[in-house]
Amino acid sequence: MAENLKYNALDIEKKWQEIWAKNGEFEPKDDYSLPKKYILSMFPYPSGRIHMGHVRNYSIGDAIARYYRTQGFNVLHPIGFDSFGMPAENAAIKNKIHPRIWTYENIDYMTKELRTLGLSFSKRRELATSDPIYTKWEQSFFIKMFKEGLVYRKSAIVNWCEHDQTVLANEQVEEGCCWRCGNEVVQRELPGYYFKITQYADELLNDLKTLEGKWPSQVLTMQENWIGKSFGLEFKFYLDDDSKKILGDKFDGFEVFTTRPDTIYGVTYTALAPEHAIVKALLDGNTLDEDKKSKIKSILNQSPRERQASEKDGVFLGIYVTHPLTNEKIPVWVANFILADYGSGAIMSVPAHDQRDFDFASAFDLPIVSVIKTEENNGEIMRPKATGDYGVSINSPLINGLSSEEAKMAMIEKFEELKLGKRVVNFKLRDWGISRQRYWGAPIPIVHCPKCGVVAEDEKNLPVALPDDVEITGEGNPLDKHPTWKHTKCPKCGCDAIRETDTMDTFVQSSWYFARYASDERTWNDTALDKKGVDYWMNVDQYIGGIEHAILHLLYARFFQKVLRDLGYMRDDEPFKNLLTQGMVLKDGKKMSKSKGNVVDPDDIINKYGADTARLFILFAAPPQKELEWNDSAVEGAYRFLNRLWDRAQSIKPCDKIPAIEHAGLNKEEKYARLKVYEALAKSRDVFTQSFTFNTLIAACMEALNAINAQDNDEVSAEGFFIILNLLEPIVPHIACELSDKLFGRKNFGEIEILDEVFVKDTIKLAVTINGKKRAEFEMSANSSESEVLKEAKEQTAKWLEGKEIIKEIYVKGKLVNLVIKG
Ligand code: ANZ
Ligand code: ZN
Repeated sequence: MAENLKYNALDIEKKWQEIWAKNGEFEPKDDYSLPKKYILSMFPYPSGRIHMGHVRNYSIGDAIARYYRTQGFNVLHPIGFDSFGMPAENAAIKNKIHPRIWTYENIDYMTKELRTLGLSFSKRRELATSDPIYTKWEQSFFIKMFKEGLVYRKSAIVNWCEHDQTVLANEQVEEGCCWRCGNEVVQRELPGYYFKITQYADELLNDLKTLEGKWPSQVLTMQENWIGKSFGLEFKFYLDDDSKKILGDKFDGFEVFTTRPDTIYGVTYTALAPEHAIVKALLDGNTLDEDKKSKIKSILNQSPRERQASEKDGVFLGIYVTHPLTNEKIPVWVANFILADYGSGAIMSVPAHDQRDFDFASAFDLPIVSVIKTEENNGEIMRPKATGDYGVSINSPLINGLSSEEAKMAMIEKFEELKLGKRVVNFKLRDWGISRQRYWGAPIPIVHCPKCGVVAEDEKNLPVALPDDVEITGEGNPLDKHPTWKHTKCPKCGCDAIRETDTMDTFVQSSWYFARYASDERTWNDTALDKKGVDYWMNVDQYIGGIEHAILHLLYARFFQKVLRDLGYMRDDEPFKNLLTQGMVLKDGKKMSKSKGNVVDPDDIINKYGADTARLFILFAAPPQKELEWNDSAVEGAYRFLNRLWDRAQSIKPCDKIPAIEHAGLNKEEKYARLKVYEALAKSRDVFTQSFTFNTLIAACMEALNAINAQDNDEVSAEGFFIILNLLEPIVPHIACELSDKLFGRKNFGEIEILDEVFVKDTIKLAVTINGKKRAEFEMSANSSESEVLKEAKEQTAKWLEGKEIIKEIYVKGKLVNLVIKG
């Protein structure tokens, strides 16, 4: 190679990006008999620019994809844009630019930025979810789901973001605030469309087990809790005669749900959600005084979050029910901690054993009766903490002495036998509300016909495309205000009808994009999903993305996978076989973000040092699952390492195969260099396929380079370089391709054998014990004779031997010297 050539990252990177693109090196192969790997990093929203979080996400995915290619796999590694959604409309309002133009300009710009990172994405499978063809197939899924009863329309209390002027799904409300803008969410009654995700609740829960060890356990737990399955008894409390008179014949009682039927003898009051129909009836009647009515109304005006944050509060409703087992008269209250949409919106209260019931009873001086004996409470009432523990039933005639589990089952059986109630399973999961009152989304393909009602659009009319000529003001839905767009014909009867003007939640698009990528792009116009391609490529072998999607996207995508499976499009039960959640990129201890003003622009780093330095730094600074603290001097360090690699390569002798080396004939430094090189190689499989601790592999390569530099055997150096360049290629592909092309004609390490001889140590470690006590440890050449070993052992333990007589010397070969002394 030419002497003294300086490392010029930008030229090399441009050159290799062109070569890769020209050769189509990253396109998936048509040969479906090859072993495959589908490596996917979550696709970006086209916000305008790439940020360091993207660089991290894509560097990780790219390293894995490139590794599998070197190992002979057919690799699918696609990219696209999640390009519908609010920010485009907000930009339209602010900058008077059409959402479509804003979106596609951003896509162009970000695609160029991504290209400068040297990511090995398939070009042919690029997509944007706002493309009309994507909308077409999504609407087709919607229609099929509608016909299967997996989509339905209802009017319900929904989460409404005043700032974004739209409805949000439960999953999109984070601690009472909008996931996108952070403003407090309010409740509103609105009609909308719902995906019946609850129909899959059990399967979504059970299949989490198949992901154990493959997804972060934290994500699995979050999903499990979100789905929130619980099993218990539902039964009816009947109103007593006086209360029935108050309520008229509309009500004779109400259902409650309990997971602890074993505590039923401890019930001292019952409580209803303020939204409960009985409460409504009493608010309309005249038995409650104005004070009570206004208190109930003020609770009704609070959001669930406000209620949760307040003290336990409520009022006695002046009515009673009869305890089903004791016939006691039990008062009925309304309470601010009862959720209207869980169970039946009413509970039996057991203050001795439920903390919320206890706090409420304490606030209003209601009786407390203990019905469980545990080691902790010895059967007494505990204050101020209720005991929800399992123990043994007391004060409970039918179940005294039974364990809580036995008592629970016994009570359920008893209630079923008496036809007073039944066993039920309840889920916290709610159906997914997908209606958004915004323009920049996929129109819901429904027509409202005065004769036929809610009718699905005919598939042959798809896509129901967005009109371009809209006025976007931020107030009201632009589709609703458009003068002509919504007027159409009913697909069933042909009469004048009105289009639905809501669009779909953007999370619908991200729920199936991975399957679309798996479809051969040559079929994209003709089918939603190409069965052959999808059956071959799905599911995703390795998915990489942020933990913020632990529930949202990752739950919706799992649901959609199952729906598409049931509609006959796909085979797998789960979309993502393995999941890696990457940590955040921080600067000065805080998340890098525009609002905090601590952003480092990836473009600046790439222009100054090159993409390889950016990638190397990102993968070296921390294991991918951990937070990564930005560090300018570590970026410099990464750059210096690449320079060292480059400079040393200039004196490597080119060759076309790994030189055969006689290991035994090498000197100590040469052997050590080979050891370090092969140690790095031996590590690589686990790093690229399991642990993803790229930092440890990079460190091993750095050590190996140092060891190569500490000897001067040309063959050892060439072999070392061949291996190191292959190991580094997935991480710093440009410099690795450039050097390995010059030196070896770009061969890859799929072909490299891990040689055992290199790991044979030529020293042994020996322990010395004196009268059975370990006193020293030392290393010696493996060829040393017994007398040499004993001599060294005595020197190492001289201070214990001084003035003592050795009566026995035992050498356990290769392991131990035992000296026995007198006195
Ligand atoms: C009596 C009882 C005694 C209860 C006890 C718990 C412990 P999970 O596990 O989350 O399903 N509950 C039922 N419906 C409710 C609603 N709409 N709003 C608020 N709380 C409600 O919780 C089920 C338990 O939460 C039920 O079991 C009920 O209180 C309460 F020692 O009944 B339990
Ligand atoms: Zn009609």
